[in-house]
Amino acid sequence: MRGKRVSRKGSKQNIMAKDRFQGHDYYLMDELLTEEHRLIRDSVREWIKRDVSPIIEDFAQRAEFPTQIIKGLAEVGAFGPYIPTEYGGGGLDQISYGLIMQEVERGDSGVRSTASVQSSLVMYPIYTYGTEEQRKKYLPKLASGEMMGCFGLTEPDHGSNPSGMTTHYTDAGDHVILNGAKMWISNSPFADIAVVWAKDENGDIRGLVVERGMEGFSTPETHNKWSLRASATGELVFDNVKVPKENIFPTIKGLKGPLGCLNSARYGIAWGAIGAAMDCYDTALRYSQERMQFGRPIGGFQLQQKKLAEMITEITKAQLLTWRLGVLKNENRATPAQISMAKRNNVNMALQIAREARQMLGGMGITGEYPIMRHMMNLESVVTYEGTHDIHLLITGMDVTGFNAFT
Ligand code: TGC
Ligand code: FAD
Repeated sequence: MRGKRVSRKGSKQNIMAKDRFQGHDYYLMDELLTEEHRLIRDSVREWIKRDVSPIIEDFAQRAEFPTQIIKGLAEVGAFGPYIPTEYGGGGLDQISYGLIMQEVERGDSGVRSTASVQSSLVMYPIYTYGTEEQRKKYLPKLASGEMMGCFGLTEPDHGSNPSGMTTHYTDAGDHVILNGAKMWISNSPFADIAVVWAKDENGDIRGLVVERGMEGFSTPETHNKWSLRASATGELVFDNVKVPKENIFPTIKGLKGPLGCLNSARYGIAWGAIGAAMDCYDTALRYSQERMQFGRPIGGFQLQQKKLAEMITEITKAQLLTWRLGVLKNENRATPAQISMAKRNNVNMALQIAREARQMLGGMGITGEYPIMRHMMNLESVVTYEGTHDIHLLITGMDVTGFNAFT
């Protein structure tokens, strides 16, 4: 177990039991995976048990990101799993990427956030939209964790509607002058670089890489979060920052630039949410078999069985949906609306399971001795970022009706 408490005698003791997580595979989904997929999944699971579970509750309680796990995240291949190996990535397929996100989020959504941002919101745009020089300069260091990145799209007045952004730059010869501010940026307080979306002088949305140390660039941390406490969140403030023109992505223009990155990150979150849901279900199932009330395990009561039966049903449906999405993504056939459906369904599924699982543990469910309350609070961010629950519903609504409810 992962935290420490002060005992009655006043001494600190380790209160969290060993991470006893077992995966759940009710429909024999493993048969749909290759041997390589299973090996990747199992090795990330082992690493989470060994290096993340023992410390994560403590870091979440202290509202701190455990920077010491960055090296391990890189070593298990969580940074750029699908980026080609010539740039330091893993050269893996999309299902491998999904399984890595599932296992990392089984540990903690905040840790998965760090990996999602690095892979899909920083490495993906540099690889997809960047010049060869930009790829060579940044990707190998991002893959090894030597360099960390963040992604600036959201602004104080433009969250769900990023096209209204006011961050902008003006031409100044061999460089541009960047002004504006981004908020709610994962990893910003410690990131070495930021992929920033800003308007050029024509009002077109463009992407550029801003480096820590550039004059006028600061990254104040956001405090007092009750959610995603083991992830560092902050702002990006640009006060006349001189950015060399060679840091601008050369051709991508418009909202499809950042939204293209979000497709990849939202896909990873759809898998990640299954991990959080499995951890809550697994914890509640074991508790229901061990906790005695009225002379028998609470798992023998029909009301508790209903909760568990519904949880495993929803997890299984999400696994099937997401595996199929992975196949489509491998074939380059997954549409943004299909990705929205999976992100929305799976995160909501995980949040509902976390709430039910927490109740099943009674008073113990609110403590840090079990991971459920942390998952539940984390998922309140996951259901909001990368497009809120309602925004994804409207994307599905637009896709099936042909009517745009946003404008
Ligand atoms: P709209 O007019 O519909 O589209 C503008 C242009 O973009 C294209 N497009 C897409 N392209 C690629 N992928 C997608 N998913 C796309 N969706 C739209 C579209 O075809 C069009 O292209 P073109 O060539 O015609 O210009 O745009 P809109 O302004 O009406 O907005 C649509 C809306 C609301 C769906 C979109 O803006 C949206 O998704 N809003 C939610 C914002 C969001 O998700 N923000 C996430 C910020 S990053 C974050 O949260 C990171 S958390 C990280 C972590 O810790 O894990
Ligand atoms: P708003 O857009 O103000 O929405 C408020 C409410 O109104 C929501 O319920 C929304 O669904 C609803 N709403 C909005 N428009 C409509 C509509 N048309 N119809 C119906 N309902 C609507 N952003 C980044 O760029 N990079 C990051 O790394 C990043 N990390 C984040 C980390 C955390 C912990 C959090 C909480 C957020 C992060 N975000 C990041 C920002 C995140 O993407 C936004 O919070 C999210 O997109 C919603 O924007 P908003 O908070 O401004 O809410």
